[in-house]
Amino acid sequence: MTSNPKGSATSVVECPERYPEVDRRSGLSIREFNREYRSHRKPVVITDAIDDWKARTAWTFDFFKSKFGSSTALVYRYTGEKYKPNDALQMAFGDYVEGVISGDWTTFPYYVRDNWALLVAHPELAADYRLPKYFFDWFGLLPSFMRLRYPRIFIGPKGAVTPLHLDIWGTHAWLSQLVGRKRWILFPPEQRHLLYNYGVDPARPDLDRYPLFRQARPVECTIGPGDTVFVPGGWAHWVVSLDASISLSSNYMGPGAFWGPLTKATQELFLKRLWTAGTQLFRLNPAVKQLQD
Ligand SMILES: O=C(O)CCC(=O)C(=O)O
Ligand SMILES: [Fe+2]
Repeated sequence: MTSNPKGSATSVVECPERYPEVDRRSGLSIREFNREYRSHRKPVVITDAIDDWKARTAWTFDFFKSKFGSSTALVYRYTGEKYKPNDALQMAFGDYVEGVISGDWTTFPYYVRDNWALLVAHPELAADYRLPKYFFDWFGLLPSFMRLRYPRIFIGPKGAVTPLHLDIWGTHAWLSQLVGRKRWILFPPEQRHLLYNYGVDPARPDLDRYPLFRQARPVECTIGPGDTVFVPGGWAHWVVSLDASISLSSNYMGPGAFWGPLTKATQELFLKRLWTAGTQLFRLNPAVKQLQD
């Protein structure tokens, strides 16, 4: 059994182990956040960061169903392993939301995750949220071709799992919970060597195969509607939805997560794209074509 200040008791069986709780804070100034959390790379749950968001009350399952029911969404099917592009399929949004609220992870193992497409297709949604004051994103200072698209929506059924992973490029992340609760288990960067390249399942660790995991000392939090979790760069995490859930999340670059993300953004987005564009141009050049023929 688990209980949470913002939710009712429930009997979710995933991961029976209990770990020390992440701080829950309200009324936190930016200065306090930077001093007590960001500069120590320490996670925190901020309980009042999105009190002014319209999405707090407006974004319900009915809202998404009635507004986007007839469009399709990219949905990830859970196969027991990390999500891969090949696990994704298109589903009518109305059918998806219906599956989420009437089923659970065992009957409906599908997750709308990391979805920026909906926000791009419907820019009016941007009026319903704004960047919480703690998380100014230095990516915003880079040219747009060196940025990934954020924020991203997560909608999933009760029991939906995100396996243990590290976020992209060592970025920091925040995730605000709008509907339902999510339980997070987080591992500090120093415990990386105990996680076997993040192959362990913290809910059911195979200790014969992953004996060092016994020494892992994670922390945990359960977030409910209105809560925002800050995940510092380099912290591995595993997440389960305790209820059917809606969240909005973003990765970002800033102090404590700067050189890593900047180097990766340059390599992945700039140099790779330049290389691809260059080779395409080369292939299209008739003189080169003649040489190849
Ligand atoms: O909310 C979730 O299921 C996982 C979110 C997350 O860790 C991520 O997007 O990187
Ligand atoms: Fe993550």
